[in-house]
Amino acid sequence: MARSDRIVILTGAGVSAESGLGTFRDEGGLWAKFDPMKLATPEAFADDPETVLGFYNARRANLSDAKANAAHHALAELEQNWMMDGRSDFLLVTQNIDDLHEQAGSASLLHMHGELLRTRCSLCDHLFYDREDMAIDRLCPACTKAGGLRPHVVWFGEMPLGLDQIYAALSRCDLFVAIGTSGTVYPAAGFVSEARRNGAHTVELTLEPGEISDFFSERHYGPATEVVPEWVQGLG
Ligand code: BV8
Repeated sequence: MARSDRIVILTGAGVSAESGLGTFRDEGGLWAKFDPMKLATPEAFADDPETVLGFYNARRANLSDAKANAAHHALAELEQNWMMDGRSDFLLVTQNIDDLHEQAGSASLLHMHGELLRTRCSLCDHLFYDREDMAIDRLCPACTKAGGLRPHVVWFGEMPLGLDQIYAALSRCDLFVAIGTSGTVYPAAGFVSEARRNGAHTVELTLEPGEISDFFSERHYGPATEVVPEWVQGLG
């Protein structure tokens, strides 16, 4: 295969599974325990903000001792080498709301479903890094009003972030790699067909085949901490 020059990588919950953060649809996953339509939608937040904030506060607290794993580090190293080799485009799109890619040193990173460690005020749109518990009576540090604070996370039915940048990168890339995602959530699950349509080589690195596996020309299965570093090593 010719040397790739423009890469888009999409990660999902599977890349953080071995850092102890639950996935969504695996055995015992988050959506196996909680109903996403009761916790991860704007309607759920409007109906019962305390329960929704409690759910995200618990996940935020759980993040504090999570560490980036070998897969996150391999992707950060790939990015550094990619730019050093004079290749032109590198974009890492994550569906994850954890900060493990940042911990590993990834820089060209886009959180299309938002970030658990940022809080947004729905009254004044102030966005800030926050490790504290959110509560309906907590005052926004900017507009000093209560009742507007929510996690800066994209819920079902809400517009994912950075789509223009993502689709522009997909239209140009010659290599698309999906890592640790079940391919159930759109529009992320449709990125592989977009990349294929533009002639990119497509690679899936995940634990086991998922809903979109047939779209990939190259597939390697196994735990991300093994499969991702191996694949990065083997990249010409
Ligand atoms: C949108 C943040 C319009 C929250 C998430 C009805 C009503 C409303 C919308 C819809 C509807 N029907 C369909 C839709 C569209 C909807 C959707 O796709 N629903 C699905 C359920 C059918 N999408 C949306 O609503 C999106 N917005 O459509 O707006 C629009 C559309 C296009 C253009 C413009 C506007 C917004 C979706 C975002 C929702 N927010 N997260 C939170 O985290 O609490 S989504 C949620 O699922 C997760 O955050 C995650 O990001 C996402 C995908 O899950 P995965 O990452 O793939 O995780 P999963 O557990 O599923 O899979 C883990 C994988 O890892 C598995 O394959 C497993 O085998 C593998 N694995 C496990 N262990 C390992 C491993 N791999 C490697 N190593 C291991 N050790």
